Amino acid sequence: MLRFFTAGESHGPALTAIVEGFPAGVPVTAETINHDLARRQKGYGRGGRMKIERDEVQFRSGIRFGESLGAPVTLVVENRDWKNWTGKMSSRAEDRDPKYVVSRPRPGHADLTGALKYDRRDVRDILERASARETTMRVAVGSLAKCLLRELGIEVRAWVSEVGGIRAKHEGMTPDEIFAAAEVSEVRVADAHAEQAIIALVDECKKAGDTLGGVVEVVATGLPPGLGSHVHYDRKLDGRLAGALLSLQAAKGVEIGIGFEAARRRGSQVQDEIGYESGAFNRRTNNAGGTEGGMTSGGPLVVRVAFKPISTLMKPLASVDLLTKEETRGNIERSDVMAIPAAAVIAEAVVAFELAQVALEKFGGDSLREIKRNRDGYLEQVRSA
Ligand code: EPS
Repeated sequence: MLRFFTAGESHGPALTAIVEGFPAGVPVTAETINHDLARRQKGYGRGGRMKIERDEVQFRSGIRFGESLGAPVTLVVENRDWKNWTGKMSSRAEDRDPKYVVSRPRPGHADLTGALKYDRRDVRDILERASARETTMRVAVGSLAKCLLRELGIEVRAWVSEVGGIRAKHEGMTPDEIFAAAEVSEVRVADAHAEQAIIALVDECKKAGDTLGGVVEVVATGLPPGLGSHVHYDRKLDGRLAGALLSLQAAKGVEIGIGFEAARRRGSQVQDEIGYESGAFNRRTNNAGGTEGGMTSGGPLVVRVAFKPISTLMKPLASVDLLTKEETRGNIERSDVMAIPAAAVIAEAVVAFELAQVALEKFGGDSLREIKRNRDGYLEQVRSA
């Protein structure tokens, strides 16, 4: 079973992930993972923190001579900003200083509920872990998963489709074209007109002390039919993707294929008709977004994720002081106006991990060679169906 967990505070010394169940013999380099970490750091609308960090992965276990060993893989990314936070983030009781206590919870953040649930009097005890800095490790882990998927001919790519109500027009473009254009866009959209409008909106919101959300789109290609399950509710791919994606900070909605639009149409306008060409079944459309019955259908997987605006506002909303119970305004922390370009890279990583999981469940094996043999046998069986 492929699984991982992450540890680390936003302004602590480092972030760590341990990935277990990753097979042996998969080519893995730090450069590959660092490339994705750098993609996550980019994007118009980020705050001062991204000028401090230059995220780079260190392998502490499980990788040798550029290949995975099948042993747990430990990934570490140091927080460069830590050196500026040693006092505020010290592990020693004697360093506690009342003037550093954060007691004004931000509306929409984990601050208040986390403080009540964990019985903390300092909101920093909550916000350090709730911070989207944690997504650094989701990207590192997803990038590792992509190393395996790449060997199986599966590509996962993402871009921004909407920010603050401004939609990118990608109609008529192939996933390759959208991806190539989005990768060189400051806001990760493949539509120059929308890009300019989004940048102007970010500038306007920054001036107003406000923040923005948006929608990202993830597309995976090269998938065989039958990853996931129609039998077990907890192994249905749609459910797992939605669960994993909604676990991201600020994520509020997930759509697969035409998603909510399907609910507004008649069945004849929704279901993808089946065809048969060159010895293989296909679908004439892809309204389902590449899943049927909780399994990959063999077509491209199309998933969209909606993120609400960042909850740290430079013009804060009404709040109540945790300690005095007096009316106040939410705490002002250094933050971003929007992080949707980064959210695309993060959602891509999350989808990659879930796909690696279902691929391993289907094809099993301790080594890449064994997995490929199992995959080839299965594809042969599907072809001769
Ligand atoms: C974040 C607040 C900002 C962001 C941070 C997420 O950090 P800081 O409080 O240090 O200015 O830059 O994002 C990252 C550090 C990152 O790597 O994405 C928050 O409160 O969630």
